[in-house]
Amino acid sequence: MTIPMVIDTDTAQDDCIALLVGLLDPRADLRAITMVAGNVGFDQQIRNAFLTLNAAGHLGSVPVHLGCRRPLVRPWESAENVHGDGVGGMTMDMTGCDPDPEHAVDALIRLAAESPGELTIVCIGPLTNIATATIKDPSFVDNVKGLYVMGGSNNARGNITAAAEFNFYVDPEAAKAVFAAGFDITVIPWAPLTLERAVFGPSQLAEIEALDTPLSRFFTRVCATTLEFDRSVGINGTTHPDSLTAAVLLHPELITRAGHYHVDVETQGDLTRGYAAMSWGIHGLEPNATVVEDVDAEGFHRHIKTLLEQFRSSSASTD
Ligand SMILES: [Ca+2]
Repeated sequence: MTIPMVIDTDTAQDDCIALLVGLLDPRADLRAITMVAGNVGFDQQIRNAFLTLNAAGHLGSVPVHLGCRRPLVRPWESAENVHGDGVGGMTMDMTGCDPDPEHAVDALIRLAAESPGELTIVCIGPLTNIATATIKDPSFVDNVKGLYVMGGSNNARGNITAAAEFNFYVDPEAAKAVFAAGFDITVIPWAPLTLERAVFGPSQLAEIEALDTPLSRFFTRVCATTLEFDRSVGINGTTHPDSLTAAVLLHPELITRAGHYHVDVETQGDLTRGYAAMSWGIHGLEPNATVVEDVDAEGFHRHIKTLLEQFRSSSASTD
């Protein structure tokens, strides 16, 4: 049985790897890619998505819908200092790489309504499109099976500020609205989970490089700029919160511990904009999300490696 899903993405670095998970994992039924303002310039994100579709051999098979080009109420802020252009300077001829004319918010609403209770949205950028869909269509929340949200930190450090993780920081009003909307939400936080369990260190990166397939070369190139940044801030490897989010949807056995939390997002604080307050059940607040606390890190790395191994034989025969 495959899992009907959409990936809502600000495509750069690990978003690309998450798209590979959605495109290549046999359990995935990826029905659309929807784009939201986040990591890098919006038009660059579109190019990055098409570059990834091309690398996966899926150009034309999954529609790319363009969504909100800025957060709900604030100016857009980028993470270009972390990701560069998000694909290590890769380019390709974009002739024929046309986004679907339907707006991402409309596509999300339509796809959810076409199969009520079946569609899961993997949210790996700011939550602007999702919040907007809830405003535009009151039945959207009920039509969606669930959201897998990469964002926030579980009582731990942020990345763009001491307090906040990037996706929630960029559009905190959207994040707050989404957690209040009544979705079935699973959260994959930045810290401690990503920092402890979804960093590929030197030996794991060497294993991927040694595969020497077109997709392993794509992975290495796409992750190079972020690796350099990560090392400069004391993280010894590449970070993979977005691909982990897609992977745990398709392979729930990778989740080894999770808890029920009440999650809310700070929109007022000067120092804490975008902070995710994850209350673990002793503060009298009703749980509104499942927060992943630990995963099978080796199993996750193996999963990504298996995907990147694909096309080995076809590349050998065409090289
Ligand atoms: Ca992302």
